[in-house]
Amino acid sequence: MAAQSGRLLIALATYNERDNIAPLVADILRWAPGSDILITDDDSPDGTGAVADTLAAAHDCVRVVHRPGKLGLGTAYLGAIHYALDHGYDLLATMDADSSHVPCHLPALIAGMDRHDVMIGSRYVPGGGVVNWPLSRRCLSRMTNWLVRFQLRLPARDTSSGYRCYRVELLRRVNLDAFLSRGYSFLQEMLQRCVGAGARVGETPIVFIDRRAGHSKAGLGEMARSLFVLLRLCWRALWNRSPAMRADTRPKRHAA
Ligand SMILES: Nc1nc2c(ncn2[C@@H]2O[C@H](COP(=O)(O)OP(=O)(O)OP(=O)(O)O)[C@@H](O)[C@H]2O)c(=O)[nH]1
Ligand SMILES: [Mg+2]
Repeated sequence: MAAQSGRLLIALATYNERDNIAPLVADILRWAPGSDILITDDDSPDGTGAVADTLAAAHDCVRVVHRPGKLGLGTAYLGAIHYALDHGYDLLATMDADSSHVPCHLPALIAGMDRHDVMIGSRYVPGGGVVNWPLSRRCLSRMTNWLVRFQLRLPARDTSSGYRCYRVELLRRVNLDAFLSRGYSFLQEMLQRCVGAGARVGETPIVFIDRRAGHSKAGLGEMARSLFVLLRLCWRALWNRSPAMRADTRPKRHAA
């Protein structure tokens, strides 16, 4: 896969994913042979960082970045983007490291990069879905997606999915210093900035499986912070003040 599509880096952000990270890396190596894996761990109290170091010692293609404390999913992915730019990768994929994002979807995600600059593993296109989520979580995700999709004019049904692939060349045109988001809203803001930079966005169905081990980091505080940033982005978009929004961002759907 890597030989066909260029050099692929798969970025994983971890906070307390000790029991999830090793099976995930093994699965990624099966479904995306030839790719490199970058794990960004924020000094997880459960020792995920040490497990990641063991994986890096066992596999040349695995690298670990240790950060001194919990600095947010968004900043972890920003760090991975800089890493991909600095190390000459062609494609950058991101995945949750909690077993929700199953690596069997990687080949379709990467194949879609033939025609797109950003591919999203989407729960909300035909064939996609969510397993084991309570109704409240489903409703919250659907509502946030609906609001953000229309307010930010994003050409995708699943704007909050972190299962993605980006063309690294496109990322050079995104202003990485201007992000408001530190946490989960990074995903929508990133998509908005990619669209502003002219990205062709595609989606491929994924089935999202709720985590089997560990705990969610998307607590009330984190959700509130992300919602606040999303409202700021929507406000900016409404008044068309953000440079990213001055580009033509009319929703255009590209089939995967
Ligand atoms: N390095 C780092 N990783 C994080 C941070 N917050 C979340 N993550 C990781 O980001 C991924 C997504 O986080 P989750 O807690 O699964 O959030 P979620 O998927 O929105 O919520 P649940 O699926 O309900 O748990 C997981 O791999 C987390 O370990 C953080 O502050 N730093
Ligand atoms: Mg999760």
